[in-house]
Amino acid sequence: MKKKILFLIFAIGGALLFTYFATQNQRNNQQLASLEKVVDNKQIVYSFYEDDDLDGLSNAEETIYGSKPEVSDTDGDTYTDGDEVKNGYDPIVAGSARLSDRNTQSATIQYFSWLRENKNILEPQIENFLIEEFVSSRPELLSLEEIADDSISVTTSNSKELIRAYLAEVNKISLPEGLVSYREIASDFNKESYETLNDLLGKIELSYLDFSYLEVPLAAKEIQKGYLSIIKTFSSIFSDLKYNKEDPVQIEINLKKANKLIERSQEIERLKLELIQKYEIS
Ligand SMILES: [Ca+2]
Ligand SMILES: [Ca+2]
Repeated sequence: MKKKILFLIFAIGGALLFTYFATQNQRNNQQLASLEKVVDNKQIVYSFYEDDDLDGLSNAEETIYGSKPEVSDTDGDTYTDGDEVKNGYDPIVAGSARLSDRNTQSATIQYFSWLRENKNILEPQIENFLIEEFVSSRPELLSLEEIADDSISVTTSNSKELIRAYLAEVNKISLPEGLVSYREIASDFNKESYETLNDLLGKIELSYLDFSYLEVPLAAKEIQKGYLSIIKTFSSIFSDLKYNKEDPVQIEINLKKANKLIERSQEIERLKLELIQKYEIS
């Protein structure tokens, strides 16, 4: 094995990841005025400043909660959508069901509830500095995907040959290159975006499989876990793009998560170099 191969920067390293998320600082502190969504093949703009049915929820908020912007009492239980949300009730389930009872709450709904409960902001706006504060109160929102120890089979051998072979194989696996940036797809998500996204997710899945088939020496266990975690997180960040209209806060959170992903990939590069030095692989 030639030395050159082992020292090549791995294609899932920070540099490539950065190209996907590079534009993230350009739109900091931008306030979102509206959400756009395709309904029956028509592009509809839902404003955070307009409330067509005068129920106290802006048209954009109705999109986020799933209530109807043109019906003031979506679930017909005599309480308006706005009153329900302001008191923590679910506007699309009649009776006393609470928003917190929903099995899955979008990040945006959690953020709006947080604004209401902790900031006393009843007319929620999506602002970066507020999202920043929200996320720092819930660091788990930025967690990368975990890879369970027992999901990785390792050989007990730490022979130099095996480690060298493992690292050489790792260097051959890459994430797809040259696709549009995350922010670009997020800001203009349309029918073609679905294709681009599915194509990307399919390729990421292949990279994951490539990793799963490797013979992993015990000494490289953390490296293997790290790479799998990166690929899985990368995939979940892009999967969330499908819901970007209903869950715009998740997109902002994902961009923050991408920074952690880049840091993690740099850590793995360090672990790899340590392994190369420790076992004197050349
Ligand atoms: Ca409304
Ligand atoms: Ca109601």
